[in-house]
Amino acid sequence: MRIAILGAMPEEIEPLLEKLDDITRIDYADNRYFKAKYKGVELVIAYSKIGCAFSTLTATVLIEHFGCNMLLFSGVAGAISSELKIGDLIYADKLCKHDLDITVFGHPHGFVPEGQIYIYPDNDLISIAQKVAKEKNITLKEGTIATGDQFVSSSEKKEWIKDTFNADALEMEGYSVALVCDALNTPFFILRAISDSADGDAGVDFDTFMEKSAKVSADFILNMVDELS
Ligand code: OS5
Repeated sequence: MRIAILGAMPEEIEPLLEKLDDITRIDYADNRYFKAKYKGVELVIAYSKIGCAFSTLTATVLIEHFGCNMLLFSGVAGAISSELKIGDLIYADKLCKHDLDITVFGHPHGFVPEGQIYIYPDNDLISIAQKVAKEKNITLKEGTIATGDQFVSSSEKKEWIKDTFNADALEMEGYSVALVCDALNTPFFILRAISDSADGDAGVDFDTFMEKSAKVSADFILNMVDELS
């Protein structure tokens, strides 16, 4: 078993690297990859850089070049659901792409021919996450995560994404990672801790809370690796 752990920003993987010994850095395809062993499990850890293009590249490299056969994403997200507060953990039970728009041709938002509006993560990994949450007494929510190439900081935009996709949280990488993993038959799991509420205060909240929330997510992911080992 070789597990890929992916974040988008350095802050999203640093809490993981801090807990690992004997890390080997490998530079490939204009990015850095960190190999380590944790409780007998081989890990390849990377941050992709922000957005769908970079995360597509990094997820593909992790699977095709480094031979990872499972991918766990760890990071932060903006809340859409009013039930989600800063620091709360949510995993995707499905993901969509809110800025994909060829509606002028009669297609629904988020859809292109031969694609799918929603992509679904691996059920076994979801069960493992639920087990970890139960054992450690951690509140873990599930919901639809909407991805797009923009930092959302307006209540109007957020409401539109909620109404159009019934989404609970939003970010900038999950759907593209899901698409790569789905196409390459690689089980995947997308976890996010809330850093802001994607409204007018999002920029300030993100700067204030992103590091702490990124650690909440990374700690949970390491607990999942414990369980997988
Ligand atoms: O990866 C991006 C998506 N992440 C989730 C997220 C989110 N996505 C959309 N809308 C929201 N309201 C969201 N809340 C959380 C987080 C991340 C957002 S983009 C943040 C960019 C911050 C930044 N820009 N420059 N730096 C940091 C410094 C820097 C400079 C040079 C190199 C690297 C970093």
